[in-house]
Amino acid sequence: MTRTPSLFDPVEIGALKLSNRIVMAPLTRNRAGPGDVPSALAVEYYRQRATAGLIVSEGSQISQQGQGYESTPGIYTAAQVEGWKPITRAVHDAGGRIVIQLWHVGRVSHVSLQPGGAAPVAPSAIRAETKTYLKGGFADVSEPRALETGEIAGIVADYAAAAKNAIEAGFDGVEIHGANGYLIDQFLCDGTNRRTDAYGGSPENRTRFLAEVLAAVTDTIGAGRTGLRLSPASPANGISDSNRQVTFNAAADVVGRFGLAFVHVVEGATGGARDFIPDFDFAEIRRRAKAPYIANNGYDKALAEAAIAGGRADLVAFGRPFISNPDLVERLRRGAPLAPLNRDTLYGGGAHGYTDYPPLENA
Ligand code: 8OZ
Repeated sequence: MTRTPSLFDPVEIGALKLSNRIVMAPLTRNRAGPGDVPSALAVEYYRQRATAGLIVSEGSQISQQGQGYESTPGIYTAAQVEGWKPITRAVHDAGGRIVIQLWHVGRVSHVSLQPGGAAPVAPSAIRAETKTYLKGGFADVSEPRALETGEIAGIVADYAAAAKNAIEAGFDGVEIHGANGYLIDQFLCDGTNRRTDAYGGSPENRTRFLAEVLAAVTDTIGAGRTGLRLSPASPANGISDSNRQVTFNAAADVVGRFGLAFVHVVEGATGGARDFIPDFDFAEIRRRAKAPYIANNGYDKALAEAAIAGGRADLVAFGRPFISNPDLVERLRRGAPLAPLNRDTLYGGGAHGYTDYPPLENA
């Protein structure tokens, strides 16, 4: 007889042995140092949260071209790899596991962040209705240019190189950021992909870039250390698609060919309504992806326990609650109250609102 699984039970996903099923979701905090090297403060920030079964790091650009916001960390220079090493060591010493989120923003960027002040790149030259965060505060993103077909292989290679760097930096694996209106999502969705080459048109063609990235990364570090995040029903960063279920079923079919460690799904509008597209069938995505399923978006303890106990999800990721509750796992275990989030300290700044949220026993 098997017991009903709980959030607090260990689990193995791919090559990763996790002490519980609570995942810290990727959270952009814009506190990297010069050269977009993670700061010493980040070591303490991640150490404080290492009781999560798995930490997914903040989105980390795979190249300068892949950066869309001020002071987000990278994983493409030697100095950045060195900067991540004390973080992965601290998390491991505390008994945790950590993967890095590999990020290319595509059109969600600004010329001031791009190599040589160039236009950001995208599947098609369609500007996003969204803002980025720069030194001076929030600003409109820049007009992108459409990638030449011949440039795409270089970006795929950047993902593979970043994955190799991640393992060198001591990460347990990677999460490929395929969500929230960034480059992979821009290829998947027909509102942002008007290409007439092999990367546009049919759902199969629009999944080609994702398939090539998955192939390159899994060939480099193994499918058991590779996960993917998708947001099939989210309008984040102005993304749109004429038939999301068809598009993301096709994407999930691609995922299912690779035997990934996990698929991490933002259910609904990112950080917003879970029922943004009321009839979207996330279970169909899970079936087709054939990978351990991390559910995310607006979960509390009751909803998370129900998802795990009911077999609807294998793990549950919490984002904002992990910012203000470094010991979120212990608080959920005890049913203790959660500390509120200070929204003024989300992006940029120093220790305040970053490493100074106390655990329960000091609160
Ligand atoms: C908030 C601010 C900037 C970036 C995402 C990486 O939505 C992000 C992000 C979130 O996935």
